Amino acid sequence: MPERQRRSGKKPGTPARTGGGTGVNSRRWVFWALVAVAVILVGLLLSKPALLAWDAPEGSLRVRIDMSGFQPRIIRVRAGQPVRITLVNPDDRFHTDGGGYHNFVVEALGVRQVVAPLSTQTFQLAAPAPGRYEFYCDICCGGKDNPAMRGVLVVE
Ligand SMILES: [Cu+2]
Repeated sequence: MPERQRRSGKKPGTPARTGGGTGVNSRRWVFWALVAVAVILVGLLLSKPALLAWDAPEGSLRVRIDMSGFQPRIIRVRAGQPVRITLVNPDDRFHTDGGGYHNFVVEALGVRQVVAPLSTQTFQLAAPAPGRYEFYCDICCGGKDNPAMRGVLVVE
């Protein structure tokens, strides 16, 4: 009997199982990986209940701001009417650039609203005069010099 077969205790001619004797270990590993994934998913669901309520309140414009920029980038409103805007920030605090915070700055209107990670921020603008007002975020990603982190409020 060849040395190798004697050590493994298998009879000569017994086909080797795929996975070579690690079947139980790998099944255990898969089990614990699935448990870990389940724990993470439950944790995410419990830690982000706000995700379900991230629509803007009635009469408020929803503006999403995340690491890829503003959505929409062009906000059109009517002149002579107050404007309510809800900033929605889906980024979490683990972003290394800005800690997940964003802001909405309109220098021409004296507006500087900060929205914390995983939250929303609703604010009101007094009726702006007709015009084009640039806005930007200067907390993350190169700030206002980043073309993605800016937009225009068009009042007409
Ligand atoms: Cu930002």
